[in-house]
Amino acid sequence: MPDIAAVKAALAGQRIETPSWGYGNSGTRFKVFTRAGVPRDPYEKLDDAARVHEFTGVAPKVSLHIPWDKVDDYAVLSTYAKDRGLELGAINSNTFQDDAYRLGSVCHPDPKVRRKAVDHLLECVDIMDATGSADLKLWFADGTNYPGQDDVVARQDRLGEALAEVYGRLGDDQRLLLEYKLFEPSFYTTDVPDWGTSYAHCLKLGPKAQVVVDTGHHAPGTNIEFIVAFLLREGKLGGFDFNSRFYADDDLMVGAADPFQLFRIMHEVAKNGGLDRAANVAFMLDQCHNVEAKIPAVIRSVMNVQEATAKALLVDLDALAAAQAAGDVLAAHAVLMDAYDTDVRPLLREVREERGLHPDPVAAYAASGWQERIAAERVGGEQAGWGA
Ligand code: PSV
Ligand code: MN
Ligand code: MN
Repeated sequence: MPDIAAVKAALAGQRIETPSWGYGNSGTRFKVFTRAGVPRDPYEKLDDAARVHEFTGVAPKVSLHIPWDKVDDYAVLSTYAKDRGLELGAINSNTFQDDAYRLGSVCHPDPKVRRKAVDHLLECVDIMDATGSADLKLWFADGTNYPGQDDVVARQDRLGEALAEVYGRLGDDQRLLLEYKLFEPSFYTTDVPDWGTSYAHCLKLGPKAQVVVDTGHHAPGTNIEFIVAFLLREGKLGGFDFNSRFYADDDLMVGAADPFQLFRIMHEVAKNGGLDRAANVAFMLDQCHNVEAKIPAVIRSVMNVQEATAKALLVDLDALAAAQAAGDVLAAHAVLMDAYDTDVRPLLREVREERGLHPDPVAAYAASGWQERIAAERVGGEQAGWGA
């Protein structure tokens, strides 16, 4: 049976990174609903992220998105974060919102557009130097809409060339994390559509390049936990962008659509050493809160990851291995289901209380008065971001 003290220590030591864009207004192409009190600049996003960390105790890192989080002095932003018990996490590039990128960015047929895109990525590494961020997270909207629109192989060559230049600029302690996504905004080909494409590029680049698994970026029915296990085994799992999807890239709260899938993913992570500091797997959220209150939604998401992790840590690995070795299919399956069916909320409440935290982070946030305060104080502007 798992050692409960070790399980608690692992839960207390887990770190979940929240995205700056999750705190701002967002929506779909139909409507962006605005909400009172949302941050007006990156500093206010950090203030909100600090509340999530204050009440959960496991969310000290915040991912930034450039240029959405552009500031004059990133060292000042980094100090602002530190003063609030936070750290700046992954720097996310943006090569999808300029008119120049109509036919792609780093894969664009015109070398001038490719130069512009690569220069932006290099600027992101400069920002990492200033913030102390270790990870450059790349997602490319590049692709084509029609058969014949562009040369698929030439686009891969251009991608490889751009990635190699950016990789060459990384410092010793910096990584390039390459995301893949099945489709959207391109509907015929996408230049990094799946984990295999990302993996092949990362392998060619070297040890500082790893794959990011965004849980919303697969075809329905894809066995994501298999991908996770495979990448971990190869030392190429750089991190997660957690979110839930019912249909496409829905960016809903992680664990909302399919908590069992999240458990299966975390089981592979926990079993294969992915929770160890040395594995350096970044557990990031990549979500937008279109219709729900933002800070409590981020808190809820952090808790959902904690619950899936707790269940994964409760899997009796010795019993599982014995059942597998005996070829006892039903017993092996039962070991997993026993862990999944455990109500881990009391355990997590204990973990929080032992660390001096309120056992219920959502209730603690609601009682803190922060929401009322920002609704009253933050008037006269909104930070741009998704859908804005
Ligand atoms: C677009 O699909 C996306 O959701 C990617 O997952 C990125 O990680 C995120 O936007 C931020 O650029
Ligand atoms: Mn993502
Ligand atoms: Mn996405």
